[in-house]
Amino acid sequence: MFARTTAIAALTIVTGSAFAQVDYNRSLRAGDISISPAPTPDEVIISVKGRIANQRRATTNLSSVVRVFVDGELVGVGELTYIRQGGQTCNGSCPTGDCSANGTGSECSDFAPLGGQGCACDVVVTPGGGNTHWTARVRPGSVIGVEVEPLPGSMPEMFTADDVVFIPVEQPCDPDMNQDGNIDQDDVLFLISVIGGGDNLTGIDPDFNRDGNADQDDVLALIQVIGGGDCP
Ligand SMILES: [Ca+2]
Ligand SMILES: [Ca+2]
Ligand SMILES: [Ca+2]
Repeated sequence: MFARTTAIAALTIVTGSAFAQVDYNRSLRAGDISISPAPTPDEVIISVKGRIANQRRATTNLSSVVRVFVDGELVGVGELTYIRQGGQTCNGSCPTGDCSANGTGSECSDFAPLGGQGCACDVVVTPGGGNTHWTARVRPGSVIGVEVEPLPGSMPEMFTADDVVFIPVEQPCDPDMNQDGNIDQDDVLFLISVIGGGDNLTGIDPDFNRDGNADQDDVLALIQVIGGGDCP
């Protein structure tokens, strides 16, 4: 009798749990953050899109504040407005269903890994009003961070692990292969020598175009950069 009572008590604790099931989600993806060179030196233009997936049929306010950081320093704040009815199915099986009717870039969000069930088509949201993109100064190796947070008065976020992304700014290439301070044909000869098996006295990475191979394509890419072209 005692054992049975204990079992019922334990069951009550489990079923009476206060944890709400996740049925909507704000998220960010690195692929939705675009970083392009600004006309001013050492600066980039950062554009941000967020994603909302919502299973609630009632009108739900999932508006968000978006913050952009460079190396931990706040460089911009924007607002993603989303007040809509949810309940979008994925028109097929989860999570591979067709979400194209929901707008460009919409995908089927599986709620199981978030602590929910089923899935919903996400909606890609761009900042409205005020700022739609930000210009920021970066250094080689800088890290751009973006986070979303519920706008005051909107629904709280239940699954927050996907609410922040970090994107490293790519290191520009260094065409000074022989590290003598000049960028000229000697660097081409040096790279040809290293690729041919010669001593790599400066320890450069001979895969100049970063395609995984060290070959004549790297020499061609280097010649282009020395001639004033962009880094590969
Ligand atoms: Ca989230
Ligand atoms: Ca050189
Ligand atoms: Ca290469």
